Amino acid sequence: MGETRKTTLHTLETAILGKSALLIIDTQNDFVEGGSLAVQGGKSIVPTINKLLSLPGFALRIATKDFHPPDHISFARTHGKEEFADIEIHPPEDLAPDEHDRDTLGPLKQTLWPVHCVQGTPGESLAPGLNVDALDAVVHKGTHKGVESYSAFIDPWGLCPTGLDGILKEGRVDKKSRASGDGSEVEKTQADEGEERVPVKDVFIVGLASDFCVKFTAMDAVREGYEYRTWVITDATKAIKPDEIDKHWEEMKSKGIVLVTVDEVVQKLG
Ligand code: VGL
Ligand code: ZN
Repeated sequence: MGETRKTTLHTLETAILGKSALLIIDTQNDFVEGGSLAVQGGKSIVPTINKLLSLPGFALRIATKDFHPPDHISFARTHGKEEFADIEIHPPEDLAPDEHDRDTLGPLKQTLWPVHCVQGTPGESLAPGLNVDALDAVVHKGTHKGVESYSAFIDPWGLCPTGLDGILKEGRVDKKSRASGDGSEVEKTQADEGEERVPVKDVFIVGLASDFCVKFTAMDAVREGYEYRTWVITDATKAIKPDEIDKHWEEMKSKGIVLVTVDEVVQKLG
């Protein structure tokens, strides 16, 4: 509120002039009906996302996966505590060996979740029916056992960038640079070798969940250093707590994120 912003509000007219990416956040088995952290209505957005995936207006189509080790810090089981309780977590010593650095980075509040999206389990697979053939890359997040990352760009301590920003800045997926060296990796690439290298300016975000990973990804996308023109396609997302989603939409809008509908995007980028 009242904060001055460098960016002017973007419109779909500016998006068609730039290079746009579609980011499909965490649309995985564990986040849809039948999964361990199921978001109500999760399955219903899959056909909608497929429709968006088929639009010619996107230069890059990237899915993200929440991709946790079995003893991840965000799991209630890891701490022997109640699910949905809040605890404080500290940066892990292997990534922040200096005690002073760990103090500076400080503790974070962490909600404890049911075990979900464990690497190599059916729960971390992309949801059935999602058109994976249309994807240029799959980016992994939350891969280090001591670090939570709701954002598909980086964790709040800045210890584990996922490689997503590099792909967007590069404007294409480079088959030779698959890993970013910190446990995060790009799973699969299908970019056309002959494609022109123009950085992505606009990111359109869909998927699960709108109050967590979609929101944190969008909030990072507009931040200094990233500064993408950022869109959330609201009817291609679902919330863990739908009755509280309006306050999250307002917070996103206050940072310059523009909320649009599938129909608006189909009309302009179709
Ligand atoms: C998510 C809670 C825990 C999400 C991931 O994808 O929104 N939420 N891990
Ligand atoms: Zn998670």
